[in-house]
This record gives sequence, C-alpha cells and structure tokens, in this order.
Amino acid sequence: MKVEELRKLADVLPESGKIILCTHRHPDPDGLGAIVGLQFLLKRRFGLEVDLVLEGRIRRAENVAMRDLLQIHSIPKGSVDPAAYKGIILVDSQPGFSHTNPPGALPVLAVFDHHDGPKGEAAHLGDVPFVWVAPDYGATSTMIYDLLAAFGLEPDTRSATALYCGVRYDTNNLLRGATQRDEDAFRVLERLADRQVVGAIDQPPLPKQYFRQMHIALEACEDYQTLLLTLLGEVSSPESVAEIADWFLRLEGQQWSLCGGACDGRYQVSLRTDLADADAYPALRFLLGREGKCGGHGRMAGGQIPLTELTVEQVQDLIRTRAIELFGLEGRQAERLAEPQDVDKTR
Ligand SMILES: [Mn+2]
Repeated sequence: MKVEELRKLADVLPESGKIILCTHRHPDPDGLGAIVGLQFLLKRRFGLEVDLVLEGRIRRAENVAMRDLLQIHSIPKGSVDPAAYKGIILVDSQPGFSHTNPPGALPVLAVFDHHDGPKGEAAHLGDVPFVWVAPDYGATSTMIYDLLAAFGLEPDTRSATALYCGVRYDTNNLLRGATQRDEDAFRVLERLADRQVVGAIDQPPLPKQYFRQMHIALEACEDYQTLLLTLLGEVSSPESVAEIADWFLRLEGQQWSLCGGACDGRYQVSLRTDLADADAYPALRFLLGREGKCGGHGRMAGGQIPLTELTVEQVQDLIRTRAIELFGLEGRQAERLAEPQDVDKTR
C-alpha cells in the first residue's frame, strides 16, 4: 500500500474513545509486536486509548518474557463491555480465521495481516472499512513499522523492541519468507530496540515442565524416515507442539515432522518439512480432514481438532492412519527416535 492509502486509516478511526486491539489465539511475538506498535501509533498520533484482548494463554517462555518485559497488559475477553469501546482492530490474523474470535458486538475497524486469506472466503472482510492484507510481507510487525513511517513516526524503545521481536521471530531472523521490506525494518528496529530486553526474551528461564515435555516427546517420536510422528497426550501449551515439531525437523536428512498434543479441549497439530518447495498446508488439510481446521503457508502448517466428539486416542489413531496413507508408509515399521534404555546405557 502506498503512503497515501495507509494514511486513510485516519478516516476509520473515532475522534475519541477507546479501541480494542486483538490478534489470533495464543499470541506470538509477531502478533504482540504489531499490537504494541499500533498501540503506540493510536496513542501518539490520534490520542486514542486502547485495551488489549489476548485470547488463549501465553505460555511459551519466550512469549511470556516478551509480555512481561514489555508490560503488555490485556483484559479478559469476558469483561469487555461493548458500550465502552468504538471498535476493534485485528492484527496478524483476519476475521473468520479458525484461530481468531475477537469480542462480539463491536465493529472491526481495521485489519492488518500478512497471511493469505482463505481462498474464496474473502467475504468476511467485506464489512471492514480498512483492510491491509499483504502476503508480500514476512511479518505483520513490518507492516506496522511501515504504517508508523506513513504517519511520520519513529517507534519509541518499547515499540521498536516489540516490533523487532515480531519481525525476527516470524521471519526466523530474515531466513524465512522475509522480503526487502522486512530487512529494511529489521535493520532500523535492531538499532532502536533495547538489546538487554531482546536478549532476555531470546533466552528466558525455562520451567522444569519444559524439560519433562521434551523428554516425553523424545520417547514418543516415531521415526518413519520420511516422517517423524510425535503424537502426545496432554501438553503444557499449543506452542510446545510447534516447538517439538521444529526441533525434530533438525534431525539430519530431509523429512516431514508432525507433532500433536491435547491442550484446552483441542488436539493441536503442527506440521513442518524441510523439503524444498513442499507445501505443508494441503498435507495437514488432509491429515485433519473434516474433523479439524488448519492454516499455514510454505513449509509450516498448524491446526486443531476439537476434543468434543472424539477422544485423544481416537484423534491420534485418525492422524496416524491418514499419515501412513498420505506418506505411503503402509507396512513400514517405525523406529523410536530415542529408546528409553538409551539413557541407562550411558551411565
Ligand atoms: Mn505473523
């Protein structure tokens, strides 16, 4: 979007009053970064107060550190009185995405997102007066950085730190899906950000539960050579499922890595691949079938199956059966990535 078009955001904002900022469920650094950057713009340029409504708990240690160190305070969704607000702005997601349910009874004033919308379902954006959906950006935080620039604002230390974290986590330090825009924003934000805070967000203290979870995942991982299948029971957070899928993908050789685990009444699934040009979304779409919902782009996809009709074991069986079919693994015996007795042998 050109600068003049971006400045039209001003036309959809109220003259006074409060706005709610939202992102997708289980907010990640990009969603949080975009929220903090937008909060800065609305306050500084328009004198508007905002409240943040964050859905789902923030549990990944890095994200908890970001929330705490940057003092990102949110109010519970259930406590939103629609009469007290003029509308909602949604970032890093879109109305109608399966992992996004902003508070109801309030108009969505604007949407900022770098994800592709669901094909043929663009209608859910029809009523929104300001929409900027730009898949040519690697992060929504970069879009918000450009939005600030369009209004002649340089981010302060807090918003620069938040936006910087958003850009670097979503693009994996400019290695994943980053464009020139992301790189330009990254370089400037790196200079403006608080290095101590960035370092503390990168390497936060980890609870014992984290190591226990990784231990269980190591023992559960079934190695089919082309596929690493880790179907867990209850997990501490949906993000841990993504983290485990990412971690196992680092096993040498090229393959797919799927991890699933139950959390908050849903079976969360993350699928990753390091095969060049492979598309994870259609694969996960097939694996979750009509029972689940998912999204994703390129080599990563995530989704969930509600644990209302099906038990955890039934969902695990469903995913395993479909994975064996999809990856052509019939009759193939999986090896364990780590046998429990491996530990004893080293003693
Ligand atoms: Mn993002």
